Amino acid sequence: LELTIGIVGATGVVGQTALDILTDDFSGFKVKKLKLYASRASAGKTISFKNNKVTIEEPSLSSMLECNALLFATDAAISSEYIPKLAEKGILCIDKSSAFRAHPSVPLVVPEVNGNLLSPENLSKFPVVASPNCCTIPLVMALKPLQEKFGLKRVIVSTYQSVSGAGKPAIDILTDESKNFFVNHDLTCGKSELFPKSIAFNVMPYVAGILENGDTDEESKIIAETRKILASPNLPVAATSVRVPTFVGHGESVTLEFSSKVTASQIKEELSHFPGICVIDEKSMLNEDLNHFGMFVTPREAHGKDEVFVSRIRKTDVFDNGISLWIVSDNLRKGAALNAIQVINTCALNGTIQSILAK
Ligand code: 11C
Repeated sequence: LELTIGIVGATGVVGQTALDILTDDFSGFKVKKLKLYASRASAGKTISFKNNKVTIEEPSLSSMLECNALLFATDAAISSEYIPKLAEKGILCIDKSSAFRAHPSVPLVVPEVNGNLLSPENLSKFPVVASPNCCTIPLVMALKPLQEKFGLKRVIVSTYQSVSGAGKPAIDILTDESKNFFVNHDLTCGKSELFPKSIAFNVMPYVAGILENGDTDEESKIIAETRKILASPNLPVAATSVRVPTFVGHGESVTLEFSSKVTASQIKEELSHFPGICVIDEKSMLNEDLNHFGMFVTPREAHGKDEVFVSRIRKTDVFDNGISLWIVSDNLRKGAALNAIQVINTCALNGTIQSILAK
């Protein structure tokens, strides 16, 4: 299937990652034409894609209508402005923003977990798919097979989120603050809109704004999205989101309670068979020759990789059937761009795009 694909937010970190991923071949579709959209400041510039130069355009409905599928990697305001109009014309939109995630008739999809929702029946009326938050995606990848096998009763998660989750300006802030420390021995800068305190050589229990109930926006997204994707509206989930001074790769420390008895090796076994998960869990560095990661995987090692890595799987006695583990993945790839492109690929493989286009 040959498709004209549009990327809205092409110059941002997720848009750039999407471009990189699209240079690889996918089993369900080929990029016949690429259309790139970004703000006025970038419009008119060109980006190379597979030996062609693509000119960046400012978003406009008339141009977007030439696409078969669009990936929105911008903020919720842009998605809310364009997606309903495009969907009405039968154009598949994959939204990386949070604009449609809670919408009852918009599927929130991680293809390995609930790709069955990407059906012509679900998408022919309103062909919009929301891609979850970059912490939710790896979390539900690990939870899904365990929920099915052992019954999930409770989830407690603390995140260790890299600055790239907040975009290129946040990468620049961490770089500048770090330089300022090494060059001027000054750690007083910081306090931007993105980071209320200095992020270099620091950790911050704050990702996005604080809500009335005391959770941050990020924490409330992780909770609500996990429940929606796992189809468990009452699942008890506690989340603490923490920004750490890493550039790419979000880590998550997770403690789970199950309905049935479990051992760490059963968890390891279930996870290692789930598509997209890679279990790296050795007790000692002496086993380093078994894999190039050694005992566990860190955000820097996950950078540029497609897998969700799970390490440090162990029993905990805080619950009767309790397990703790560590998850890490590239927040720009599986946490964002790759997941969205996998949605398009699934819709091509199962005939959903063909059926939408035929209308
Ligand atoms: C961060 N996770 O690391 C956020 C960014 O809901 O898609 C992504 C916000 C979202 O800053």
